[in-house]
Amino acid sequence: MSKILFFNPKSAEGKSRFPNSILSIAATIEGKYDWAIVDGNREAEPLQKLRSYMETGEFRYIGFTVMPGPQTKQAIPFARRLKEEFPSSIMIWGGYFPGNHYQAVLESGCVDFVINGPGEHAFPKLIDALEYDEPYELIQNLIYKSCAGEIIKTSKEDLFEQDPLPPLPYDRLDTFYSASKYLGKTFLGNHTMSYHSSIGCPFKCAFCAVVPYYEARWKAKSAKLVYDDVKYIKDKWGADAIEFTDNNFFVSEKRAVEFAKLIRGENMSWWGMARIDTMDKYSDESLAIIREAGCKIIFFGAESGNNLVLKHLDKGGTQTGDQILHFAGRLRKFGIIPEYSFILGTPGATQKEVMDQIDFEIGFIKKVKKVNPDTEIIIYLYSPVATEGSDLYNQVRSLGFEFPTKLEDWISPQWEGFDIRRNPLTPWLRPYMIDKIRNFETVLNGYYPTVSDIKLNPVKRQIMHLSAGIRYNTNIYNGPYEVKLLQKLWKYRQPELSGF
Ligand code: B12
Ligand code: SF4
Repeated sequence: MSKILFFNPKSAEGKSRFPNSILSIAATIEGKYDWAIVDGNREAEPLQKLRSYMETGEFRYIGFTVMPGPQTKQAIPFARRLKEEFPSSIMIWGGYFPGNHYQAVLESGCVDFVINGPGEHAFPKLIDALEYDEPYELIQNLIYKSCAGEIIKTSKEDLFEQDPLPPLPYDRLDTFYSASKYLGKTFLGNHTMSYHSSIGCPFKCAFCAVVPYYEARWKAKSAKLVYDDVKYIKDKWGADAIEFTDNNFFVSEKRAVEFAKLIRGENMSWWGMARIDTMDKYSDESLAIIREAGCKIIFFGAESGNNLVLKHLDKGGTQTGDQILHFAGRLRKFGIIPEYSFILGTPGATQKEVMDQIDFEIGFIKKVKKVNPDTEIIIYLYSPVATEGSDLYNQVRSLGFEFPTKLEDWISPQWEGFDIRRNPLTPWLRPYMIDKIRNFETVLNGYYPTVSDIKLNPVKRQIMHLSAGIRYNTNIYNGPYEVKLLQKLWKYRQPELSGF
């Protein structure tokens, strides 16, 4: 029986996390097909390693997971090389990048199949079909090119229950790469594990890549199963903190509180992502239990303080500017740090409108800081991450925006900047506007250095705070070279660049 080779392209500098996307797929073929994994975060020469597996002649299938941005840098050239050197191999890609940009991926000629959405059912079925030479056309969540060169997208499968899925093969991973080295040092703890406890999100924000992928659906593992998994990793490899990578960990108050009660005695710190309007409905009692159980900081997409912009972004739910401010104050009482992300540079009819909105958001962010100075602020530039063919994509196209059509173009410096939301390439956003946002961000990060930078000691923090004080308090943000110099000198960490 042919073997399967998985590749997790390098996704972060320094710190590597459990390759959860690959593990959840490998779990579904464990015991049936033999597999190996190459992790770009753990290899000096990952292409060489992939090649060495392929040269054994035992591997017919190659599975890559690809997020936009840094992972494309290895994924695209490596897929090209492997396909050239091993033309009879079958290359299968999954993850947000191929799901949302399948045309460029399949037209490249080096990828045979895209798994469009959760792969736990589609992948083992596809391998069985290919292995036994059976039809695969009816397998859901697939995108491929027909013999006639037409791109075929099969129907999307309903989200499946998460508890019955097979457990992630952590012990097997440990035979390739020591599992304890996936537990990195963060502001949460010395051995932080990452865990994905639910998939999708019930909301439909217009700018979010999760929406076309999961179509506003959400399914979660039960609190008990999450706790058991965490406990296993804690007991076996010494995890002392958890980063929940779910899009929306706190959808269900009942589940969050149940989990908090279970983890309470384990002395672990944790972090997760949530919506402000959802969590503002939590009772005081629930918030207190969650904090007591070790939840130190929660990431929220605040997006904008302007209700009209929230509406344009289709933020959904009941979130308003007033609620964003009020909730920052509410969390302060419980000692939970809110991490608010904002989207600046949204479209406007005139340059003045775009600029006025930027100034409004800057003023709003300062109000949030007044209500709760501990609030962490992440500033993103509005990047239309719309799927090819969606309404938003058509709308931004009409304003002059185009995605690359060739796979290799995605790794050009300009699209790399787009992917990490630093350079949105949107025609309405002028360089002077980007400068204003960046300069404000520099001053803000100087005045309020992030808690997630564990290298920054209290003295350095104080020096940075003082260096940015006059600018912050007088609203003069141009050319903050002195603050930049300190940030460069002390290698200041920006969560907006590293994902989180
Ligand atoms: C963890 C994470 C990271 C980690 C690295 C993850 C890794 N792969 O090593 C870090 C923190 C490094 C990171 C960085 C970034 N990330 Co990130 N990340 C995530 C996050 C939170 C979880 C991913 C995950 O582990 N999911 C768990 C697994 C089980 O789910 P999954 O990946 O979807 O996999 C399923 C399917 O997609 C499919 N599948 C996936 N891969 C494969 C492979 C095969 C072979 C098959 C068959 C199937 C398959 O099957 C899986 C099981 O169902 C997601 C959001 C989310 N909640 O999913 C964002 C997300 C993927 N990241 C995103 C982005 C944009 C980034 C950045 C590029 C930018 C930024 N500023 O955040 C940065 C890069 C910064 C930098 N300079 O390095 C976006 C992508 C948006 C888009 N346009 O598509 C997401 C969706 C967040 C968001 N809501 O905007 N990220
Ligand atoms: S609530 Fe968050 S994860 Fe859900 S659709 Fe909106 S931005 Fe995406």
